[in-house]
Amino acid sequence: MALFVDQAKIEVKAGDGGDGKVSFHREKYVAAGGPDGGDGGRGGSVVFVADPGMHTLLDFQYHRKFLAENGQPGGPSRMGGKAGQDLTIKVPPGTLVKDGESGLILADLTNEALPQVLFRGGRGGWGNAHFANPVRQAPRFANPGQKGKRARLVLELRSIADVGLVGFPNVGKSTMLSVLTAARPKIANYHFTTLTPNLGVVRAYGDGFVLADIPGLIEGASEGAGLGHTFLRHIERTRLLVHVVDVSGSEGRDPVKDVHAINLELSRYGALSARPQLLCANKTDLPGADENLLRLKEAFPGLEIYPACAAIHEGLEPLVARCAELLKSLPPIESFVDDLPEEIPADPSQFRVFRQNDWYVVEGPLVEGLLRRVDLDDDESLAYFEGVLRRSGVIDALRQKGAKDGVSVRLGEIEFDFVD
Ligand SMILES: Nc1nc2c(ncn2[C@@H]2O[C@H](COP(=O)(O)OP(=O)(O)OP(=O)(O)O)[C@@H](O)[C@H]2O)c(=O)[nH]1
Ligand SMILES: [Mg+2]
Repeated sequence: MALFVDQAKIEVKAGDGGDGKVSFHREKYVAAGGPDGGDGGRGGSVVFVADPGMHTLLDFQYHRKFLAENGQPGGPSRMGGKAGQDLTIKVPPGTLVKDGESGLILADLTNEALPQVLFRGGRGGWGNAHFANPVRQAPRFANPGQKGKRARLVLELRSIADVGLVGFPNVGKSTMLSVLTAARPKIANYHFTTLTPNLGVVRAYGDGFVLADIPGLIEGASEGAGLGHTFLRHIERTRLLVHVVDVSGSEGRDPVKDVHAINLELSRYGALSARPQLLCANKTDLPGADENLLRLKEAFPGLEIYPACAAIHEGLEPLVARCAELLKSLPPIESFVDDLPEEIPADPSQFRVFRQNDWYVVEGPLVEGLLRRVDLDDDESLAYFEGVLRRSGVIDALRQKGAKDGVSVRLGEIEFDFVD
């Protein structure tokens, strides 16, 4: 039995940038040569791509960690480090990539989606050759490579189809898919035969349309009963629903109640209640069907009802024709995110500034990065450090918090007097 997998948790990390090199040109008989440390290579990025050959997230149950390659450090003689290879993660079309912590949607890999670079590799650090200028002729520092971002992600697969078949178990949804498309789902006379959604293409009309058969719903599905949530998620992106009901009530059920019950679940789930719906009254060959059909028509005057006997492919033509007609005017399948940011910022809160007694304290990833990359015993290095503080907005933030000339600032283990 195939596992129903439509969610996976993974961890990715973009490659670190290679460190810049500190090196000085050396040649026989040439004394102090100029700085010639090369830059580190860029780290590999994490890229997601939709692969039409994939249908589940099963692979991610076993493979959860994905690391892009690191960039190589710079070498002497201005030799640049090699860039790290990008890491491409293939997912089935219809996969949403969400941030594991915030739940924010980072990417939506629809069928047509282009590869999406989610986390760029860290930049390579500058070698000391880069820092030389007429005043500073022999910089003895270089940048370390920028660290590649590490993130926990949630992958969520939502099937993409034009039409979704919904209804109680055993009403004949899979049978319909099998007679209308080339798909060969399992069909059997018991509940929950279908455990994972099946997709098929109905080719009869124009370009055809994609039909999705999902496992049967039960009362409470919208609250998660019988994995209902999971299945409803799959039809969230359909443009039209075909609601299948056993019109004969062959299992001792009442089709009128059944239609009410399924529609209640759809409306409880939210987005699906407004989805256009056609009702397919299936199993017209069984006793009681004619009478119940009349009751259905009376109970749901606003619904278009199509009697059918899917098992022998009877009555489906008008239903399919109507689907094709409606689809022409229905809006395309919605995309969850239209405008994705070009690049997700490495970290929105790089630092924060606060007062602690007589001190102003600066904290955050920016500070940690800075402390790693400067040599505090080196004046030039310190000047560089000050430049970074200014450019990254730390100085402004200190000023905003009321820091005046001469107040004490603490930044990791560094303490200094604020000079405005
Ligand atoms: N008499 C009759 N039986 C039908 C008809 N259509 C389907 N069936 C039978 O109903 C049973 C259930 O059919 P499925 O297509 O597996 O039903 P389903 O809705 O996909 O069921 P789940 O996957 O459990 O939700 C099978 O034994 C089918 O042969 C029909 O028009 N008439
Ligand atoms: Mg089925």
